Amino acid sequence: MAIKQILTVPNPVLKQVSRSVEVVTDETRALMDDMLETMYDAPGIGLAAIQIGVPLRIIVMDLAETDATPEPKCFINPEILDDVEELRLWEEGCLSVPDFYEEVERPRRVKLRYLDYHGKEIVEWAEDMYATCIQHEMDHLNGVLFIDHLSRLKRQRAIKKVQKAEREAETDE
Ligand code: GNR
Ligand code: NI
Repeated sequence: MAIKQILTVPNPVLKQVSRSVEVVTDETRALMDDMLETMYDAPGIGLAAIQIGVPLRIIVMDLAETDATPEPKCFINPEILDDVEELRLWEEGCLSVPDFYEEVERPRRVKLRYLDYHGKEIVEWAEDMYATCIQHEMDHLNGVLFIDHLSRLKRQRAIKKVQKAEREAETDE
């Protein structure tokens, strides 16, 4: 297992469209293990493979309360089969846009199909935080960040904020 570096905006790799996984192997599971370790270390509640520079349609997530037993979940080749009209407004953040938070509206419930850690097909409805998070992560698979749902002004402010923080972290070293 290993903690990987998380790419931040405006790294063009984050705009790549990730490709499907053809077979779920031990190598796929080793990648998901690294993603989970990286996500817990960050810490975050979700992570897409492209955020560590791997352009595959893989997501990890854990929505358990901070002090509760961890509930790691893995999603390979996830698809949204259905959704509802009702929207949920939530203040989102992203490990690739550190220390920037803004509200985004997304469907409150989505029907998912994906392969789990073992390569088993799962079909289920996700709602509330699960729905918000999986849609945020699935956007990453298509090269879309939550700031792409905001106005150009807010998006540019977010990117500038990240760049400034990184410049300042560098001069501190
Ligand atoms: O850690 C994360 N928190 C979060 C909060 C609200 C909506 C989405 C997220 S996902 C984010 C981790 C991340 O960047 N995943 O891609
Ligand atoms: Ni994100």
